[in-house]
Amino acid sequence: MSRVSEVLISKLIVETFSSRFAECLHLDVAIAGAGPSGMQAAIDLARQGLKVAVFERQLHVGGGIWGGGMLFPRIVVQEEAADMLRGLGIDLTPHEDGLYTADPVEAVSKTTAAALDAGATIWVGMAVEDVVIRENSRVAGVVTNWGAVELARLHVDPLALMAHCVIDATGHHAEITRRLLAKVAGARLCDGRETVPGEQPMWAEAGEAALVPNTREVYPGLVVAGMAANAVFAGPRMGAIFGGMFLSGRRAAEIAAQVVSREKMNA
Ligand code: 48F
Repeated sequence: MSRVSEVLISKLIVETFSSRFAECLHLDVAIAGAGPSGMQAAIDLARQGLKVAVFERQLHVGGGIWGGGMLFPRIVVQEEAADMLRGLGIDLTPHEDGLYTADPVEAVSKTTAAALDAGATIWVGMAVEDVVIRENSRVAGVVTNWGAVELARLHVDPLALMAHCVIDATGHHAEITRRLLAKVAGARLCDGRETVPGEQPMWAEAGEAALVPNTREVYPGLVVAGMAANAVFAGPRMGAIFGGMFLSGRRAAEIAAQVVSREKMNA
């Protein structure tokens, strides 16, 4: 029989939070955003034994999956990503033209469970408000604050965590890449541009096809994934089809693993 004491409850929460957070002060990869692309990247990187943490502003993971299409709770996945989702135990219903449908609740839960089982740490209610920069030429970590502090517009200084690589998986606004360009004087993306054009109007097939090629290291130490990749490289939006997000997350993990090896060699 447990003895329930208020003091012990508080102590356990504060102490275990602090030690888990301290373990994240030096990461291999910090991922901003717990949508499908960020979570798939977390699964693949953690399965390789890399130290990975996901930072999600909202109190829940899953990003844009939950709402399906216009709140109809189904998502569509194409053949190219079907094996990845089946590998996570997500049930797919086949339809014509190589398309499948799936339940968003199952997709979010099983993706999240896989990331946790692989060893990734997931922080909810914690936003990435900025990056740590070195020599004005390399991203070296993330600057975090509580999502609630952001929402309340409180003037509270953040905390920083170091990472060999940061993945911007913040979705349609590509927040981390925009912040970097706004703050680092003279910063240019890998293709020489100084601005993020944002996503283009809907064209589902072209948008899905663009996601993996657009998943790139856009600045030393910063990789873009998912809808953030299409926002950075002016790819179209695509609505409630999600295969490309998982494929982009996988590609981001491949690139991030190379960045981590490079940075460890340079250290
Ligand atoms: O938007 P989101 O699901 O990104 P994604 O992985 O997938 C896009 C699809 O959901 C959908 C689509 C499918 O066709 O177009 O939109 O590219 O998830 C992004 C997550 O990042 C969080 C945000 O709350 C969401 O859960 N986020 C955004 N900015 C920050 C952040 C930030 N600065 N710090 C932490 N989390």
